[in-house]
Amino acid sequence: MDTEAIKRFGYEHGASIVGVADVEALVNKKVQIDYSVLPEAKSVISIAAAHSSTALDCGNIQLMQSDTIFTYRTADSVAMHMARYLEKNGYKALAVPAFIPIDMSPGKDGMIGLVDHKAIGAEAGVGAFGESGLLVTLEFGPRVRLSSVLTSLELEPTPPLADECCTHCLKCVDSCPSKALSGGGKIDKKKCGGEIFKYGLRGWMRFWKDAAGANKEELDALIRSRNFKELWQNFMTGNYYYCWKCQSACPLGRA
Ligand code: B12
Repeated sequence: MDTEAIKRFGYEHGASIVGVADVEALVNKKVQIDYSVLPEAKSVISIAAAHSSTALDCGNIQLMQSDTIFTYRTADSVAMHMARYLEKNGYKALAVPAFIPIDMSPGKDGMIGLVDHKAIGAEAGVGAFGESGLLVTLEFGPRVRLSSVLTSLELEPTPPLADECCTHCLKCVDSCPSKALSGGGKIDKKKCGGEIFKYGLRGWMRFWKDAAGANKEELDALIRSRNFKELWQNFMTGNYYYCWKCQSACPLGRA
């Protein structure tokens, strides 16, 4: 089984871009990967699933969330199918989630993935880092969700892109509603999280803090509030993002 077969398998299962990075190169570049889950890993396959740019442009939060759910599912589904395909052919393989579940233990707190999907994607030539700090692809700009497969199979790597994709127009930086971006990949995570997670874990914590000291009428108002209903819906769908501006502002690879 070679890199071409792996790429073909990925495309047949819904991937938009597939690349391969060599573990030795990733270690040399100090890319964040927890190898304890597969110490015999030789290659890491990077999978990108593309968003619909029309959906991310439409301004409707529910449609953007729905597109994000589909895109994450696709990235995860390709990785899961690929891991099983590799196992069937006699190799160890682990699909790493694109999104959640993620380690919530102190120090990680849901902010450090088992692997850094962006840096793997850059090493595998799927795209290159942009001013937004996102992995920018030629085909879809930064409007991709990434997953990765660790495998014991030694594969020919697909090299990093020779040129950067980002044109440094800084539309991503200018579009950020919380002023979390300052260019050069720098991000104020607190400011960004305040916008994208307002009805995620932060909203859930706010609810409990407010509920703790509330009397019956206040509690009644709290559970009828928008915050509570948005939280409920987000628990049902599994997606709690409320901003995609740095992805949609990018002029690259638009439909
Ligand atoms: C925690 C997290 C966040 C946090 C913190 C983000 C951050 N930059 O640290 C918050 C909540 C702020 C966040 C926001 C968003 N996120 Co987020 N997030 C993650 C998550 C779950 C873990 C990141 C992680 O482990 N980082 C580990 C540390 C080591 O890496 P880092 O600090 O991100 O950056 C390192 C390298 O990437 C590298 N690097 C970064 N920039 C540059 C630039 C250059 C030039 C170079 C050489 C290197 C370099 O150096 C850094 C230090 O080692 C990943 C999924 C995953 N497992 O990778 C998604 C992920 C990064 N998020 C993603 C997305 C799309 C978003 C949002 C658009 C929200 C949304 N609506 O979906 C915003 C974008 C904000 C932005 N412009 O960066 C996508 C990115 C896809 C892409 N095209 O790049 C990911 C990969 C999820 C996925 N599976 O697709 N996210």
